[in-house]
Amino acid sequence: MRHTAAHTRVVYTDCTLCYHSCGCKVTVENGRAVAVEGLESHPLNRGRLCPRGEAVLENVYHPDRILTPLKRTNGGLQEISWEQALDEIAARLDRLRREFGPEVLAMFSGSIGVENLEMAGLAQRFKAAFGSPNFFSVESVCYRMRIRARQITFGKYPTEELDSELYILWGHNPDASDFPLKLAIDRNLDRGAKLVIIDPRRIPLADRADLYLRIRPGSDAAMALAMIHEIVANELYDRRFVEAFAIGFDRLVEHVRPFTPEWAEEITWVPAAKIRELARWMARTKGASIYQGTCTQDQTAAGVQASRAFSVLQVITGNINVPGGWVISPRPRFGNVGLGVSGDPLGSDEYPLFVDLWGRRSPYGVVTKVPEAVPDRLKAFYVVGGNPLVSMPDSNAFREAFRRLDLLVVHDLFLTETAREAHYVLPACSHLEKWGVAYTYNVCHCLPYMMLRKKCIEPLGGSRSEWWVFTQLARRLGLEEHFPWRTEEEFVRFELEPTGLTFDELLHEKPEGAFYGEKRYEMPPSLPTPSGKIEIYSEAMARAGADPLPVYLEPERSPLSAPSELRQRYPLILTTGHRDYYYTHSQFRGIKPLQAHSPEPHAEIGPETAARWALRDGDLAEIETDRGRVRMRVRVDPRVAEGVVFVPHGWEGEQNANLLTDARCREPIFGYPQMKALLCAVRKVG
Ligand SMILES: Nc1nc2c(c(=O)[nH]1)N[C@H]1C(S)=C(S)[C@@H](COP(=O)(O)OP(=O)(O)OC[C@H]3O[C@@H](n4cnc5c(=O)[nH]c(N)nc54)[C@H](O)[C@@H]3O)O[C@H]1N2
Ligand SMILES: Nc1nc2c(c(=O)[nH]1)N[C@H]1C(S)=C(S)[C@@H](COP(=O)(O)OP(=O)(O)OC[C@H]3O[C@@H](n4cnc5c(=O)[nH]c(N)nc54)[C@H](O)[C@@H]3O)O[C@H]1N2
Ligand code: SF4
Ligand SMILES: [Mo]
Repeated sequence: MRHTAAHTRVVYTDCTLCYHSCGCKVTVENGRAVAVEGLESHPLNRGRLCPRGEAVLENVYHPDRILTPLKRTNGGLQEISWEQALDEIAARLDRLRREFGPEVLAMFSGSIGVENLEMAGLAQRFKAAFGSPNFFSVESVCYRMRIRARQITFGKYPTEELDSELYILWGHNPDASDFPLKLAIDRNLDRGAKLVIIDPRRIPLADRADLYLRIRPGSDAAMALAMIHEIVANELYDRRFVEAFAIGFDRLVEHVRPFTPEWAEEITWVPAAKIRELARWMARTKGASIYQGTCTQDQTAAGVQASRAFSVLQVITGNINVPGGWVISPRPRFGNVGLGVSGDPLGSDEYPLFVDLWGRRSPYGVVTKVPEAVPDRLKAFYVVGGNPLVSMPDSNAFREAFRRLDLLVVHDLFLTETAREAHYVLPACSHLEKWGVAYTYNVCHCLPYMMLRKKCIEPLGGSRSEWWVFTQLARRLGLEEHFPWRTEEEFVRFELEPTGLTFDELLHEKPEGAFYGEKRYEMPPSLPTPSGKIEIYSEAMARAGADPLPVYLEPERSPLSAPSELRQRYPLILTTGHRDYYYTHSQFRGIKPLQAHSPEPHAEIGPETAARWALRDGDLAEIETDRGRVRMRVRVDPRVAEGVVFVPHGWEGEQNANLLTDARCREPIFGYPQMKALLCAVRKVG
């Protein structure tokens, strides 16, 4: 912290407006944050902030922030005191616990939980202390699929480095979604790194790419298999690496024989020659890396298999633990906020591998199962830092389920669409108003970087942090022994304890943050898989009833697979949720400078598709699936693949993309929703 004028100080902290957690400097004058800039010394953003980060104070001081608890009554949402809100919520939870058992409580923590360790950790702790295994988060629609698929293969979770020799952006558009990677690509292209884009839209970076492949949504696993085929059939693989570190390669050789590039061309729309070219290129590059879209594969039918196929490609080309490839990096060990609980979360019977891998359990339930579980299995739903009514698939199913609940509590800064359905809304404070830990693991040479998130200003109005609310509720439910920390600072000290970096050190000596752990590229002698090796062939997959070697699975609803009646009714491919640079999911729609850049959503279609359906750029259109309809303007753009409709997510009301998606249309291994390749119809309105 640097003191300038008498009542002015500059606090080094992080931005949590998305999960990147860039470093920033907040100027505080007389207790009010007045300016924010990027922190030059932060290795991720190096002094820059994206437009959302620049607008953070407009969010923090936004006039629409909720500053008092609210209760739903016949006359709508009414302001009540914290005492009343906490007493009544605790009483209702207690009654449900006694009448039906504690597992009827479900917790939901949004994407802001990934970047807000305290929030997600405390939510998990609270439900476990209460006695429920049902914790849900965006992890069952986003990202955990890749972690699990890589753990299945490596026992560990190797990640892409920011600096690479060959960037293969596979369904990932850093211009919109990945500001730090965008900065890194700019730097590295200037020094000669190569770039490949695999995307059904010709994203801006494709103009600077060495190769652009326009793929059919949902068909990525087929292309990855054909690349493996090409590398294996032509003996282009890294024999030394494979022999030393992997098992199952011999079975892979047999397995991929039929998956020729010509076979894949039919499925993927990508010419066989281009698939060959990329495969060869990857095989001869050390420091090549597939940057898997952060949730793209996750939301396709073959997502787990595609993620496994990407792992296999990294392995057979010897691009594991080399600079620029995928690297197993050290992870900070935090104080264990989690708490054991008996019972399994919803979905673990149907999707066992999502919850349990070799006895290593993850705390997440399968969120697509929530609508059907209310009210028999779930009766109370507590949302902290999420907007599931807009962000989870099948908003109609979620809304109906929420209306069947005995209790819906939402802790948020704003009155979101989910909050408007709640029985109680609790005012949350922003990241500038509470203490926390920020860390990021894919910076320079895969070293994690850690920073203390500082409380820069006091909570606005009656807003309160997650630590405070859960502690208060725990007290009222006789669970105080599980929330022993007397202050939020004390809790963050506990989190930091095992890391070797203390609160005081990070506050006073290293306010800008510090690298954590040691850089090592050599392969460890043994990996924590049952065989101790990289498992190209996976017994764990076989035991869970899935193919032990990567396979392709056609999307459940596609022009090739769906019943003809459905295809006739919905002849176009629908992909949802490509990112908008100016918003994070459903957030920030009320911030004027951001609004000015992106005032409304657009469904993107190609010119031939537009002509065929008699649509012109700017026309208002209705997009329909068998689950529902949305209305938005179309943008006609030759950059997007013909026959595909791109609908952004995060917009509320009749523009909500998740009115189109289906909680029952799931990927078969982890139960993720298929949101990247569905079928739809488009027609002009008016
Ligand atoms: N500005 C902003 N940044 C964000 C977020 C945000 O809301 N706003 N959200 C954050 C979160 S939580 C996440 S998970 C990440 C998401 O990050 P990503 O999942 O990487 O999303 P995008 O960067 O939009 O890139 C997805 C690209 O995939 C393409 N695509 C669509 N379907 C397919 C397909 O089937 N196959 C292939 N190969 N490509 C396809 C789209 O055209 C799009 O260009 O972004 C994070 N960053
Ligand atoms: N169709 C479709 N749907 C998608 C996707 C897609 O690609 N297609 N992407 C999915 C993905 S990858 C993700 S990660 C999810 C995201 O899903 P969500 O996390 O549910 O979405 P957000 O709109 O970011 O909601 C975060 C909420 O947290 C609140 N908040 C912010 N900071 C704090 C805080 O400190 N404390 C508390 N208590 N609240 C806070 C914000 O005001 C906001 O309302 O959306 C998913 N939905
Ligand atoms: S990318 Fe933008 S919103 Fe995300 S942490 Fe960095 S500055 Fe904040
Ligand atoms: Mo996400």
